[in-house]
Parts: sequence; C-alpha cells; structure tokens
Amino acid sequence: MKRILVTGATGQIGSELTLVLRDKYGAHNVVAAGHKRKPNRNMAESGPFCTIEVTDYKSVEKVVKAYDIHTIYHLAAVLSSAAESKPQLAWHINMDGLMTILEIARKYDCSVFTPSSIGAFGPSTPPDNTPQDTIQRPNTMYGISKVSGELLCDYYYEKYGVDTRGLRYPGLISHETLPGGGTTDYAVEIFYGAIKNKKYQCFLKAGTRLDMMYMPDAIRAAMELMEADSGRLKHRNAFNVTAMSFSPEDICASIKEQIPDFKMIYQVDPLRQAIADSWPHKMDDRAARSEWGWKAEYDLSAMTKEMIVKLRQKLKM
Ligand code: AKB
Repeated sequence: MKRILVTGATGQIGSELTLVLRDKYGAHNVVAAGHKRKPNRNMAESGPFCTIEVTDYKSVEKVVKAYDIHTIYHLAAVLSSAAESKPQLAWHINMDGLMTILEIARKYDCSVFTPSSIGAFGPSTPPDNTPQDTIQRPNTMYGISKVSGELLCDYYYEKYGVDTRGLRYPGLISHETLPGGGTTDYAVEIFYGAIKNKKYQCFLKAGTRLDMMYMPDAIRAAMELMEADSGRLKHRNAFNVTAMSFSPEDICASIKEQIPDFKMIYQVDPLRQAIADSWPHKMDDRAARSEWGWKAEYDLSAMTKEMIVKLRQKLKM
C-alpha cells in the first residue's frame, strides 16, 4: 500500500488535514512530519509521526522510502510577517524546502500538493475579482517565494512530468491550531479575544478587506484538487480559491451577533498593514470552479457561528 506524507503536519493546516486524510485513507497510510513543534496527542496516537528537516534531502528521502510514499502534501513554510522579519531564512525554508520535495517526488514518482497564497500577488495586481492569470509582482519575501514556488512546480510538471498541484489560499480561519507569523492571523486571534476577554486589539486598520476561508473548506479544496482528473487541470499549480471577503469591522459585527458586548479597538502594526495593503481583496476563482468543481461551503456568518461554538468547547468557556 502506497502512502501519503504531510510536511508541516503540526501547523495550522497540517494539524487538521492530517486527521481528515487519516479518516479517509486509513490512519497508517498517512505519515505526519513535523520539525520543532511536538504533535498533539491525537496526531501522535492516531498514526505515524516523524521529525524531518524539509531542506535536507536525505532526511526526507529516508521517510519517503521507509513508508513507500506516493503523495506529498508539502505544507512546511514560513508565513508572511515572519518572512519579513527573517527574509533569508524564509527563502531557505520556502524555496530550498520545496526544491527538496520536488526532487524527491521526481525520483520516487510522487504527486505533490503545495499551497500558494494571496501573498503571491502584489500592489500592482488588480485587487478586486483578481483574475486567475494576472500581474504578480509581490513586494514581500513570502510573496516572492510563493510566485517562485508556483513557477517551480509548473517547471517540474512540464519538464519531468511530476504531478504537481496547488492552490492560492486566502487567509485561513481555524480553531484547532493557531497560525503563526501570518498577516491574516488577526481573523483567528479575534475569536480567542472575544471568547476569553470580550475584547480584541486589531493590528490591521478598519477597511482592510481581505480574502478569507474557513479551514474545513481549505482542507476539502486541497483533497478535491489532488483527486481531480489531471487532464482537466489547466492551472494546476496555482488555482485562486475563495470563500468570503471581509474587513476587521465586518468580522467584528459578525461576532457581535453572537457576543453582543464584544469590543474591538485598533492598534495598527505598520509591517503587517503594509503586507495586507499589497494583497487582493477578493480573488476570482472561476478557473477552480470549472476545472475541478470547487465550491466553498462557509460564508462569514456560518464560519463565525461554528468558530464560537468550537472554541467555547475547546477553551471550556
Ligand atoms: C499569511 O497571512 O501569511 C497567510 C497567507 C494569507 O498566506 N495566512
């Protein structure tokens, strides 16, 4: 039986995707790989877990050979705001890590899923209904690594026939694992603030409208893309996918419907504000819809209601 490897498995996407993949394909067929962060109990006990260094060919190869891996969800990456603090490290992890995975995939005939991001766009990109094929001149290290990653994956498909696929994710909202070092993290932190203290200090200014998605949609999108008929995929490494688009004041109002005395104030962080200002407000995801049937299920209101219920259970509040 050939198996799936998830790198970055202890991160925001990986911690949920790994468990959904295990449910679908069998717990022992999905190998979770982390680096520094320890796996939570559920992940450690429900299937294989190993520690790897994604920039080290031999460390990844050992796992791919040992478990006879045929699909890699390569999620290990440095996010946007962290990448601006350590640009050289971000390039190393995001690009050398991806190159390692693609080289392994070439040798061992693996399919590869790589997340791109709204960060792959920049200030000269049309921000509303951002087309699938448009100007990509990001001015952040994260964005540069994401565009380069999209192109590198295209190259490995064209030149070597590696089955590479990817999505341009919006900001992702989830209750399981906190994101770290991202610009859209406020849309997760706000729920913790609302439930624990009924207040939140937002680091983006009012009116900063960004594309967002709830994690169950993000996970389903990745799995559906990996299962799609390869012959139908024209934009295989960089599909725009979207679910909702909102500003801090919109999500604040949505939370207030559930927690009426919730209050939000603004304390703008210039670094993250500048990153957010360079990103699209809402992408056009018609290519994903027509090439592999993408459709989001959660809008702002459905996501808010579920986040509050799930986080109250988790935080026992
Ligand atoms: C970030 O904020 O860096 C990420 C992203 C949008 O790619 N969540």
